[in-house]
Amino acid sequence: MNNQDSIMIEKETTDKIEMKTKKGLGEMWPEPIIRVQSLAESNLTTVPDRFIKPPSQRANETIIVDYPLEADAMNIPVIDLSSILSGNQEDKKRMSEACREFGFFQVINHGVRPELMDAAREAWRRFFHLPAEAKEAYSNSPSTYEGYGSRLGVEEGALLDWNDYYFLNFLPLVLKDLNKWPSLPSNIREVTEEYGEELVKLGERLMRIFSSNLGVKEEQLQEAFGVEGFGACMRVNYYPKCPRPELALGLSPHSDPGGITILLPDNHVAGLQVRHGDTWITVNALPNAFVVNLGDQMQILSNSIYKSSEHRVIVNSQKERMSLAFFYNPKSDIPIQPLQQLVSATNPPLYPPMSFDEYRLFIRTQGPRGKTYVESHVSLVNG
Ligand SMILES: O=C(O)CCC(=O)C(=O)O
Repeated sequence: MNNQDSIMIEKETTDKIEMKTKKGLGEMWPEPIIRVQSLAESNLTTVPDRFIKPPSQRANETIIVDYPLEADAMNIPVIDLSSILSGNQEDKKRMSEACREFGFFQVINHGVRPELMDAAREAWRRFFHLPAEAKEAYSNSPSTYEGYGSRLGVEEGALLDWNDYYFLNFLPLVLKDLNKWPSLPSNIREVTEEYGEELVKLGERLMRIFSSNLGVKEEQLQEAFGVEGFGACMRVNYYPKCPRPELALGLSPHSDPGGITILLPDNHVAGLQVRHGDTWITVNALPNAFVVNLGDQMQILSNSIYKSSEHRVIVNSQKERMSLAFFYNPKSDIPIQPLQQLVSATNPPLYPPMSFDEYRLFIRTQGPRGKTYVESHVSLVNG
């Protein structure tokens, strides 16, 4: 077996896609990597064709830059975690509704120290401002995505997003390799390690409440994820200033393939938008809040009671933006399927079992594509 991807895509008459990924991803990107930051710093007046989205995918609204946004603008729900943990049933219910309706909320009073959040942001901001050679030393490949990268997906000629990123693993411990984390700035490994430990604890707390809100025992979702061997990883997204923000996107519409995403948004610059029906809500991030969203694995485990929502990132010409997306994921090689307590003869399972390793190859191969992956996964059973 060679290392090439072997992907068969069948377009059915219903326009549903069945994909069978037979082998892992290779060591090489299909074409030379373009660092978005170096483009942005080369004083271009427009963006290269590869970054120009078709008109139907562009964000048409005025690009908003700084927080706070207009007070009356629509926002995702804000949930107070400490209030839930001290027994407030009303807030717990609001979290449940947020998971069912939006698949997104902001969490405040979550227990992670604001100083640690700021230190993590600052360390990574300094990393992205290191000279190119210091970053290139950690250049990533599609086989694991770990390291410094600039694209999701391996399709030759695909349209690209206006961001660079850094991807690293925390859990399972066998995948945590500090040599694959940057060594500069000098505190980045220490800060990132502590940040990861705190976010794993936050993920565990959220998992218990999400379970309880589904009417199953508190440990149920964690057991489905694997009590040991579950995953935690992070992608730090860096969106440079963009000379033609109306033509490009920082990150194309997608739902996250994994379990829970706990996002530390930029503390000054807006950009994350969540699809709600026919509108895109620009997240008005509160100081020291995390933005939490449910990934496809949660939609699958809850048999579609919880929603993984489509989201995207818009860019602007005035300020760079950065976010730290922490992913709390199932153990990668166990079958994930709707919890048996949530299915019955009248409410059959909507999704067949599939391991997260297999599932995430969709996005790792084809890049962000709205909710195509989870929707085509349903269709394999019901279509
Ligand atoms: O940058 C953001 O605000 C969102 C990032 C995101 O959606 C992701 O990393 O999957």
